[in-house]
Amino acid sequence: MLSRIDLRGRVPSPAELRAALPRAEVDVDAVLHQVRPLVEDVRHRGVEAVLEHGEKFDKVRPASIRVPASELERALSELDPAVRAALEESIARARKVHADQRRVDTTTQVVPGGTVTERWVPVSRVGLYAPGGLAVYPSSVVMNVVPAQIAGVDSLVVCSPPQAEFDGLPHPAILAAAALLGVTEVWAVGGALAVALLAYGGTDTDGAQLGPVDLVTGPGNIYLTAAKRLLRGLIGIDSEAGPTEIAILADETADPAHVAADLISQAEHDTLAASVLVTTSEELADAVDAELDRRVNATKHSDRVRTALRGRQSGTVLVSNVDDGLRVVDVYAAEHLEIQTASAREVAARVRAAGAIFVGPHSPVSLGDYCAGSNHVLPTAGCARHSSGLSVQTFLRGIHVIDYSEDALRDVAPHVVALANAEDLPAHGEAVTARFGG
Ligand code: HSO
Ligand code: ZN
Repeated sequence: MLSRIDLRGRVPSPAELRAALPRAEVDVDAVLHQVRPLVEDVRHRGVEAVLEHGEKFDKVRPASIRVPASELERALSELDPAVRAALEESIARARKVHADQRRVDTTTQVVPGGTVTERWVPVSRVGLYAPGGLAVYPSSVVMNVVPAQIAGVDSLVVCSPPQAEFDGLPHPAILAAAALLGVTEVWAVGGALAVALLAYGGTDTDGAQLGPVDLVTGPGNIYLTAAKRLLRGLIGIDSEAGPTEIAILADETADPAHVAADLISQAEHDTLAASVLVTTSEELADAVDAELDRRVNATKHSDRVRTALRGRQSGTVLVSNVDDGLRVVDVYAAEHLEIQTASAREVAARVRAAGAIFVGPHSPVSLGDYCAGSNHVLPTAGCARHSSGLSVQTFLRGIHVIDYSEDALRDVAPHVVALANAEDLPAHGEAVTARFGG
């Protein structure tokens, strides 16, 4: 089922490896020309434009798009009790982990009378996007809302597309999750239109106001990603989320049934999802292939999974030893990386690039998707080489506060003047010397 790359006996350079490893190509630039006019139209005509274009995508035109509080309450009261209990557990664990990510302000005394404080201030207003359609994930509402709330964001709005089958409201599971988290502002708007409306703000048909936000987070399809790319700067964004990825570094000690089940679990998201096995054991690779054949036929979304596993973004990479395997997974920089080897903890400690690392036989990615306490909004497409997943830090800004006394300024003045003159910016130096009769 999985294609194979054999790197035993030769380890290519990182640049060669990057080219050789399987990876989906998602060309966001190619859809910018379709998204730009939508964004412009929302900028000028607000909710009217949202309703007009949204009807084409969502096949429904709600009378108004601000979701009434009564609908949030209703969705929560109608939520399956088992799902409610699971969401509560997921929220409690995520809150526990994210509470430890809070930052404390630090003041550094640089010289006597001269301090620099780093003050952490939450972003004021944030828009969180929850997709609809194929991907209705109340768990993603949890993963976006929890760190924002713990960061102390004052004002939080959730957007999710209107659904024809629910009378133009977002999916009830999304509404219930928002209600459970204490979110009160939800709007029924999807995709690129949602990002544009969040960025520019707007007025609903019944007069309700949507104030512009400072930051938009949350996953979505390529059109939503294009809108984030277009509006970045006016608003902050989290990463540009691409199709989900799982890489598993495994040796002969791994259980092929578990490896196969985990590869399938993320392939279930999307035909473009990537499942990559990096292994020192050809026997394991063969056994995983056999397990995949068996399990893929039996799983609910077998067509989607088969397409994802057979796609160019998925495959098995054979390596000579765990050290070489680590070089491969570091270059790949998977969104999710499982370590299923002997001494998994030690091997995991040596990983340099991954969105999240799942250690040993009892930490599958799907645990992290829902109930580990970790965040599941993670960098894809190799962005784990330079970025982290969503956290409390995403919703904070560090502001330097500079506070020098007269003496402390006088002492350092010659250095400021020397550097200002060296850069041919003498007025910079004069701003200092002016305070001392210069
Ligand atoms: N694995 C997805 C998150 C998710 N899984 C939501 C299930 N629901 C991206 O990390
Ligand atoms: Zn998942």
